[in-house]
Order: sequence, then structure tokens, then C-alpha cells
Amino acid sequence: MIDLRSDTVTKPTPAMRHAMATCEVGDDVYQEDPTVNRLEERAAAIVGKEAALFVPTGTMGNTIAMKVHTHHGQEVICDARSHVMNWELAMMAWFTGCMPRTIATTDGILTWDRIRAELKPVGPHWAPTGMIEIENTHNMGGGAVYPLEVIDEICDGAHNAGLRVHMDGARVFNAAASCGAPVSRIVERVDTVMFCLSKGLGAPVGSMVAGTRNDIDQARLYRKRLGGGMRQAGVLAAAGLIALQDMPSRLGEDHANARLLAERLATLPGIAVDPGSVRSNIVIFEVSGTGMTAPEFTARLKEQGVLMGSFGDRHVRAVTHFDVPRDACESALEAVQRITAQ
Ligand code: TLP
Repeated sequence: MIDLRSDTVTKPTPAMRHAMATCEVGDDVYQEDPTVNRLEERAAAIVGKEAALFVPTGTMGNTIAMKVHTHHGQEVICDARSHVMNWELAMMAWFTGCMPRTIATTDGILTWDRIRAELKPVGPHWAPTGMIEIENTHNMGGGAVYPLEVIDEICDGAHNAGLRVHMDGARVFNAAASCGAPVSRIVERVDTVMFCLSKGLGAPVGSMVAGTRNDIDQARLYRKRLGGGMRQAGVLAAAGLIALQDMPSRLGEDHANARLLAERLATLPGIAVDPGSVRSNIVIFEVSGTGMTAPEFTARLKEQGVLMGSFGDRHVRAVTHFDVPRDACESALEAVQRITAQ
């Protein structure tokens, strides 16, 4: 099977498995796992923040960050198709007690002007704005990448308004590979960033939340409350360290493969996609012109040995990653060609 459903499906590399088998471990709830400690220090240094926390999932990382920045009864401003709004089982409401205040966009990229129009002060009738959340790259926006100046403007505007900004940077290393700036520059002005080791970076498990020492001390307590206090987690952190060392520099290959997919898909009958909009490793395309619904399309594709994800009735997503090299992408395209020709 050629699995393009997500970059979450990547399997640990031999170097990761070796590191997992041989690393030193301790009890991380006592902060005594030397490998986890090393990963947290390394991650903080790479993103240019005071401290970082290893969490089991991106969902937990986002949930914790939003809890650190808000109080019950506030609003979180985010894009209407953001992961925190649509894919995290309402954890924002469930754990932080906040409501999302969503903004509709074409590609998931917010601007300060759009955000400013939604700010709410304390008042007798409404929930005040608690924080701003932005997603980079934007998953359902087809892997769209925030321009640096847009992030800076959002952060400056938010800070002047007394608000904090969290970046869901599940794929922020893809954003870095796409815009050519280091992750530390991308997240320079955001208050916290969550990024995943287990997506394009290929680690089997884990995400990081980074921010000020004070925020991360609080985040550690929320992680424990959520049941995320892991013990000899060094076996996972060891793979994360390899992910940070070996994988960011190769993400450009995934982006080139995504571009190839989009360019060839655009030539096939019934498929609509703008290859120019593909900036990272995600391609979302429309299949209604083929006469098939998106679930029918992906079911047919599966019969041909290719897995992609369907979103709603019309949209299909392909995500390129380490375990699907260029020749496998070409085979996937041939499979799509076969089913659109039938
Ligand atoms: N995204 C998954 C699915 O949940 C949709 C995927 O296959 O793309 N933020 C963003 C932007 C994400 O794309 C994801 C996962 C997460 C957070 C959550 O990470 P996990 O799955 O580790 O909780």
C-alpha cells in the first residue's frame, strides 16, 4: 500500500529504533529521565524559547497551551477550519472552558485586521477574548504557510491588546522548509508553539510545547492532570532527538513530491486543484468532476493499492512524507489516472 493519508503514518527509522533501544531512561514525572530532559532542552533551543515540554500528542499540546493562556468563559480566536476547532473533540471547550470565535478564510491564514474586528472587551453580554490561535502550516488550508510579517503583525497586535498567541505548529518544520526561515524566526513573537515529532519528522510518538519557563512549568501540571505524565518516556524521546537531528533538512523532498502530485493531478479529467497553491507537503483536491464522491474516489483508489483521505463529499487529501518516495508518488499518480480514465 502507498499510504498518503497523512504524515502521521511514518514508521521510525533504523536510527530511531537503535536510539530507542539503547537510551538512558528515568522517571520523567520526577523529571529524572535524562533523554526526555535532553529532548526538552534541545527543542527549546531550536525554537528559541526558554523551555519546552514533551507531550504524547499534538492535541494534548494545543489543549495545554490554550489552558495556560485563558480563563473559563473567554473566547479563543481561531480560523474556522483550524485543527483546534474541528479535529480535537472540542477539547478547547472541554478543558479550558472557552468558546472558539472562528474566522472564515480561504486558506486558513488569518491577518491582524480580521482578528482585530473580532476582539471583545469585558462587557455585560459577551465573552471576552482570551487569546489568539494560529496554525502553521495550515492543514485544511492545503498546507498553507504563514508569511513571517503576517505572524509578526498578529503577535504585535495581540500583545498590544494584552492578548497572547499560540501557534499550532504541528508542521512548523514544513513551514520553515517552505519559507526558508528557521523555526526560531517563525515563532519568535508567538507566546507558545506546539510542534509534532510524529508527523513529517518521522518519530513514532510525541509533540513539544515551548514557551517561557513559567508557562512550561504550568503546562507540566496540566499535562499531569490530563494523564500525560509519562514515566520512562526516554524511549520515545530518543526517537524525537533523532527526528530533530535528521529529518528537517529532508522535508523539501516531500514538498517537491506534493508539487509533483498537484501538477499531474491538475491535468486529469474531473480533478480540480491549483498546483501553485501547494506550499508544503499537503495537497487537497476536488473530485466532484469525476462523477464520484470523495469517499467513492478513495475507496476505488484503495483497490489500486493507494490510500488517501476524503474530507466531506468533494475533497481528497494526499500528504507526502518520508515513507513515500518519488517513485511511489509516481505509482500513486498512475493509480489515480487509471480510475479517472475508467
Ligand atoms: N492532524 C491529523 C488529523 O488529526 C487530521 C492529520 O492526519 O493531519 N494540529 C494539526 C495542524 C494537525 O494536523 C494535527 C494532526 C494535530 C494538531 C494533532 O496532532 P495529534 O494527532 O498528535 O494529536
